[in-house]
Amino acid sequence: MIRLEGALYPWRFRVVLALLAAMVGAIGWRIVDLQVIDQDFLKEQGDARSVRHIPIPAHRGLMTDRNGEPLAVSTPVKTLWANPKELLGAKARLPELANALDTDLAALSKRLEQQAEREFMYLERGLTPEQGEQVLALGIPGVYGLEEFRRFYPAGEVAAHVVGFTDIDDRGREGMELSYDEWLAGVPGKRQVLKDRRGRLIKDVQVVKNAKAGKPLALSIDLRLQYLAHRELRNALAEFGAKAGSLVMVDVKTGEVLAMVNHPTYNPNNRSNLQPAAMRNRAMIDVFEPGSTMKPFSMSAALASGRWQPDDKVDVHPGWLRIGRYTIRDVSRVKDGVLDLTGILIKSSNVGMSKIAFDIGGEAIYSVMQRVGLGQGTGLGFPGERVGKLPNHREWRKAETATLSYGYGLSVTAVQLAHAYSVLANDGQSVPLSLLRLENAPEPTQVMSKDVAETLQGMLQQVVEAPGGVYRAQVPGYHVAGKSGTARKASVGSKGYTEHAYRSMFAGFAPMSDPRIALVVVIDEPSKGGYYGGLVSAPVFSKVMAGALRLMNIAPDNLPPPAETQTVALPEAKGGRS
Ligand code: 59J
Repeated sequence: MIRLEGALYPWRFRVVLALLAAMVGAIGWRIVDLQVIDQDFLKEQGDARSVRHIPIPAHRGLMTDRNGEPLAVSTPVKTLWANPKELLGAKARLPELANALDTDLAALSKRLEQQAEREFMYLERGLTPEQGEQVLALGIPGVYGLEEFRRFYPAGEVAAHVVGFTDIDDRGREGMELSYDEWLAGVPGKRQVLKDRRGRLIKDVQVVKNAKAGKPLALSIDLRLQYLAHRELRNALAEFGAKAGSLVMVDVKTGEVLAMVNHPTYNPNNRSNLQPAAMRNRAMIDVFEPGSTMKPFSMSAALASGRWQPDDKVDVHPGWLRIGRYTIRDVSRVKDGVLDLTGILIKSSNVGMSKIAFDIGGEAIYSVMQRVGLGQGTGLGFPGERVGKLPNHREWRKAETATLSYGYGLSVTAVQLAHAYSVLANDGQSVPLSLLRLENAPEPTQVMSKDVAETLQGMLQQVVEAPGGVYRAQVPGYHVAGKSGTARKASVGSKGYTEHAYRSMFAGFAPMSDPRIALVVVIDEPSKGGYYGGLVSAPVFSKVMAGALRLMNIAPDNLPPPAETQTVALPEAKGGRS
């Protein structure tokens, strides 16, 4: 049958055979052509289409002050990058590019040559979108753009130490930008794209993962108070030729830090020639001997012991006291040589304080200082924060007891000092500090009896208001309380204290009818016009406290009685008693 059919259509069979052979031949030729003769074609086609993943930058959360004023803002920027291989192929256009980028042509060429084998090199990061588009519009081969975000800090040097900053890759490097990096950062997304060999985007295939924006962060600080504190501290530093300074303001009821400033400071928006000294958030990372600002805490231990009353008398004559090889001295002499406890605080008598300390023992004083948070972490979790040192001794010898009682031999940060004073102000209740705005005040812990705290409030009010007191700390319209301190700085390298380097301090709170704000001012090495805490730091306290009380709408508690002509007759209440 087959033979018969084959015999019937022999030409047909041959045609099919010939056709098949031709087709096989054509395919064979094509294979030889592509693989051997023109092998570059396939390579090119393969390279030309490749799937890539490019990151979608996540928007970093907005950082604000307690009232929503922006402190750190992420703005979209254009980053320009080059494909060196490609760009070097268009060398003639390099001068044009260098000019547009405002860079040195030689330097640009050198960088390109060094990276000649690479496919990616940054040209310029963080340009404004307009600047970026202008360069891209030149259409120079091998020059591409990339969307990124960059942090901008509207409050600049005023809030720099608290806010901190991010690096070029938008990661937190300092301050709250660092401590809350994860919260603020969000998670970058992923986009699948088809790019050609030159890295040019051919097709946006799909978004593999959406970018997750970072969360906003509201700090506890009030930018208005921060500005005020910044200005007053800066002015005082200039007036007294001081090296550095810190100021910390705390809401005593909630523990929120309302202001924290340091000098010197820096502009976080332009960190090109940054001095390390300017970057220090001294209020948290520098420790110092608090000197006489500790006397209220020693006094609190005396009152709590039940052995001392505010009007008990102490003989401070003749203004010094020898303990073995160590002499305790008073700077201000007292006329008849006798002071009550309030007088010891007003005159800031080291001798008087020491005599009380010998009676109650170092342990009692240590215990009060420890309970108000000295030598303890604040829990703020700020990068580089120091804890200081509150020494404990199994046996408290006289020298150690005296030294601690008037504020030496221990070290604290300005933030710890502000917290300690907030406990005095808050009737002995300790509230943990917070650099974040709080919705609800945390549960307080009673660490000092209410009675003792209130007695001390009255004594410290006398320190400011009594004749011979630190009148420069007074605030018109309000009753305030506080304590000055002037401490010789411990000398670096050798044992002992320097003769001509001082730290001037003032710590206090207001208003006395119901204390709301604690404020600490520390000024480092004033060099002209005086150096006493009561002279250098108290006026800063006064001005900043005055502004804060007003801005926070806290009612005055020390207004002069209204003049006759200003009184307005109130309408008589109906049915009321006359
Ligand atoms: C002082 C100290 C150093 C450390 C002394 C200040 C001691 C001490 C060893 C001499 C200036 C000065 C442990 S003074 O703060 O007493 O604030 O308005 O630095 O006493 O024993 O030429 N403060 N300051 N003492 N050391 N060691 C007074 C006082 C204080 C004032 C003024 C005048 C010192 C009233 C300080 C202020 O209360």
